[in-house]
Amino acid sequence: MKLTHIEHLGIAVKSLEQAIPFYENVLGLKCYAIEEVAEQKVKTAFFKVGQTKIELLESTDPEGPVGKFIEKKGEGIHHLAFAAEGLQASLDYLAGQGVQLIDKAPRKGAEGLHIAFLHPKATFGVLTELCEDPNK
Ligand code: CMX
Repeated sequence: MKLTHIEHLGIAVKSLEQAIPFYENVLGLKCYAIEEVAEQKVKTAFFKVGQTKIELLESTDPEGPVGKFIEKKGEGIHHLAFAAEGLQASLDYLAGQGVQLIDKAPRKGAEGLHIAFLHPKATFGVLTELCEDPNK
């Protein structure tokens, strides 16, 4: 299994409209994309710092994963995403290691990436995502 870098950090926010000006006007980052991922019940806003992205996540449904997270824990870091070479092989390897997977096979995420989540109970409390760009 080979992780190459931190692809992005996901941050749960109540409102993109309120959070984006902080990232742009105070931190000086540029929001380069806003995308709704209906399957995940979120609207996302992306920023780049070096080769790492920051993904702000606003829930579109209180029963979605981010809506439930904010209700329980409040706003804050929601997940850590690694770029993985060979996503399906990585998931098969992790399953073989007894790691609890949320996704046994990749699904489509924002920006056309293939993504899969590992359960936070199996990763010391950090919801962990693996991503692969199918065009690379
Ligand atoms: N980080 C750490 N722990 C988390 C968590 C998170 N982001 N989300 C939930 N948990 C914990 C909860 O605190 C809870 O712990 P306790 O049992 O100790 O109270 C436990 O996991 C179960 O949480 P829950 O609120 O009952 O929620 P579910 O079990 O229904 O779902 C999870 C939890 C992680 C399986 C679900 O959120 C999931 O499938 N996440 C993956 C998809 C996702 O997060 N999508 C949004 C981002 C998409 C994108 O980046 O495009």
